[in-house]
Amino acid sequence: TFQAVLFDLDGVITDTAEYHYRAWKKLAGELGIEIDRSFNEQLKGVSREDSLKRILAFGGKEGEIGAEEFARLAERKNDSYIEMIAAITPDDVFPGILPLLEALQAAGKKIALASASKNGPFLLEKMGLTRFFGAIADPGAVAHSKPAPDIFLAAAKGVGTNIRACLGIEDALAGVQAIKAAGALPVGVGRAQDLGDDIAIVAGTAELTLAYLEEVWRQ
Ligand code: B16
Ligand code: MG
Repeated sequence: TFQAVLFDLDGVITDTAEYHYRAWKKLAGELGIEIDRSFNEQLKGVSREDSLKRILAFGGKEGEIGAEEFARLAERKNDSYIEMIAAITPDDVFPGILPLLEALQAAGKKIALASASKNGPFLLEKMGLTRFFGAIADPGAVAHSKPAPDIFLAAAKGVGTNIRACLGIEDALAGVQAIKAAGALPVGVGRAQDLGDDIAIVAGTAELTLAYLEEVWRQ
């Protein structure tokens, strides 16, 4: 059976994927670039800097923005994102996640965070979930962001588990690709049209039970 579960955060543990979207949409709008939810699928799981690059390229503005302004824009997005997540509490944890963490812990499975977000530790604290996590991989310390495998490899290493004995849970295509590249087994949260029809997918986190994960592992 599997020995560890590597969790994505935004869009898997809580609805911060929505806040990332709103914060990017606001910033893009201020630059005269309109983004919608379908474009946003390309931003999910992607680092702050790479997300901004994609938005500027989408708006045909990548040539107009110098390094300093780029850094300012990324910071401005993060400021509005931090304002949005300030009010997050344990009540905002997605359905099924707390019982899943408790069941995994009781079963002796290792639990690690493999989020691209630099706000991950802050969010886990706000949701009261830090105590479940044996490791929080540092997205600032990995060479390549999702879809590269680095953050999932770092998370598995953090809990001392062979990556091939790990499940990874993701809501983003870039994240699913990262899990596959790392050599762990992916479980998607969302829709096959966004994440691919070759992996186990649940429509919502309430379906993520220990029994379900064991079944996915056996198949
Ligand atoms: P930050 P995940 C990712 O988190 C988000 O999906 C993505 O939208 C965001 O740009 C990225 O974190 C960086 O986040 O700006 O807070 O450092 O899905 O990997 O948990
Ligand atoms: Mg995510």
